Amino acid sequence: MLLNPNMRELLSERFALDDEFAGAVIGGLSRPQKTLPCRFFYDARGSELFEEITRLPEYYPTRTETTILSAHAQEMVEHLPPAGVMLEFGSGSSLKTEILLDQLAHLTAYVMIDVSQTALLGAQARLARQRPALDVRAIVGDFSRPVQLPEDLRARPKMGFFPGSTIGNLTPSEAIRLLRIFRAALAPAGHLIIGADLKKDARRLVLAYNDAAGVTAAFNLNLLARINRELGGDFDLAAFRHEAIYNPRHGRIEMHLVSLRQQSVTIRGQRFSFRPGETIHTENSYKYSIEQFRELARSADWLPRRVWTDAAHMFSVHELVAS
Ligand code: SAH
Ligand code: AVI
Repeated sequence: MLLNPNMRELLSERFALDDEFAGAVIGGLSRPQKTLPCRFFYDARGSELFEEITRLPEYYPTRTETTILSAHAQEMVEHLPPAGVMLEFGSGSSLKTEILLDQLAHLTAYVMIDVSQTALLGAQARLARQRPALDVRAIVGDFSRPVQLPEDLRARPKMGFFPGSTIGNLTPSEAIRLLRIFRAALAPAGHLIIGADLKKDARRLVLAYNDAAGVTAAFNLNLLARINRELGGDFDLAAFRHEAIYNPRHGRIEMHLVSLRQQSVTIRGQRFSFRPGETIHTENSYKYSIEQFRELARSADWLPRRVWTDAAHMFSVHELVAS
């Protein structure tokens, strides 16, 4: 859906999203290992909490990737002509985008896709104020569905931007599928700049997802609050605690919500029981070595070209071109 003031369109999209949310929650909580898809973290409150996470001392990915982008922005965008389009997936606040846009003074169009309507509205308002000559289009939607670009932009040269290591929130097979979808969206001459968090000491990783101020815990628990708000659920938030662990076999951080007691929860007339200690798996955050990530890209028929990293090798930014 293109964001516009047509309320009827907004409302029908809202109902479609509600049904999808309800289906995903009821399906996920019915499994032996209860699970909830992490894309539902990002309602208005969740998007706000994510922005708070990006400023935490323990959460190194945002400031590290920002440093890498600032050092190499010119090289990252040098192939994109002024008539080109920058297309960003999971754009959130679009703050990192500005680093690239600063090198693209004559660029005419920027398209951002995100499930969070509030994040898109905030970014759109700021960019409109700061860059009035830039045509900014916001698409509220799931980037893992085939992306339909606005008709007038389809034939233009395109560059994709997917920062934040959001790719790490998908399993490797889902990530390959997503990279193929991006390839189709950016065709014929695909070019993608994508951020991926690097493998590192597990203690450092666990701290980044267990911050002392409890913001990541609030972000995780907000998913239950969202189910209560939007689906009339009756989760007792005080009866669950946040947990983030490193799973070395899969090379991923896993976030869970742990039930503190025997309890049951009712959502849309369906009852779900929890044993003490039973968890809802809410997020994976895969960490890749540079070579592992390049191999993943090759599996999706992308050709990995340049890669940029920081001095401490905490985070990587890859340039992929359609092979
Ligand atoms: N790119 C920003 C934000 C990363 S947070 C940064 O690097 O800081 C992840 C963003 O992706 C959020 O804004 C979230 O709303 C969005 N998102 C997560 N899953 C999505 C999906 N399936 N489709 C579209 N957007 C998604
Ligand atoms: C958006 N995504 C890459 C973040 C991550 O690090 O996996 C989401 C997040 N979850 C907890 N903290 C941040």
